[in-house]
Amino acid sequence: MLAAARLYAIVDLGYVAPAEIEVVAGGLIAGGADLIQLRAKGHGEAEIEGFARRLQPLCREAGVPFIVNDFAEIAARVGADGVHIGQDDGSLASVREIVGPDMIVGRSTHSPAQAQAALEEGFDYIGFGPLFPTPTKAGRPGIGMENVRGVQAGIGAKIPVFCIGGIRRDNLAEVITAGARRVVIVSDLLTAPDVRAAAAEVKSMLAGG
Ligand code: TZP
Ligand code: MG
Repeated sequence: MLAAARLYAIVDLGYVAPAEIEVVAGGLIAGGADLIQLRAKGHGEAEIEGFARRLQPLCREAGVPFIVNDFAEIAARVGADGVHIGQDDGSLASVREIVGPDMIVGRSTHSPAQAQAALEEGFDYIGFGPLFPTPTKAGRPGIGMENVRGVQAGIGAKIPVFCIGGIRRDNLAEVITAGARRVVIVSDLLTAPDVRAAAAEVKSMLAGG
């Protein structure tokens, strides 16, 4: 399922009220999101575990892998399909000690060298970006699109590479032209008046249709 995934959507509590997480996840899935991540920066661990316990069965029922951002222990406890970690969140081995051999483990990367290192370490997929500055991850410079094609061709031949950061429906065509095959989109989907329709539009663009 990971190998075929094109649109990685995130239920980000920076955009979604706690009471709305199921309806938003449902809309993303109905629109064709291939992976769902829970991201809840600034919320406490008990609260995040509660959010995860609400989303996990919904994603399982839909057959969409459910990934927890940052917290391997929570991913393991709630029976998530995966966990996503950043550059400063330790080694793959340290995460595998918590989640075991079978869970999907993804890594954020911000350069071709980090992407190559994540591949060599054995991560199941990478995020590559932020391509553009984004309010969802304020304070980080965009890395631009010049390395997208090379990383997609090299690393992307071995593990899925999801371009991320400031990607919107109105610049997605450029990102695809720059070589991207798979994307993570957060704010453009979550702030759309119709989340399902927005996700479906992205899926259609990624499919070349
Ligand atoms: N990591 C790199 S950029 C980013 C994350 C989590 C946020 C992407 O969000 P958006 O709103 O699609 O720019
Ligand atoms: Mg992180």
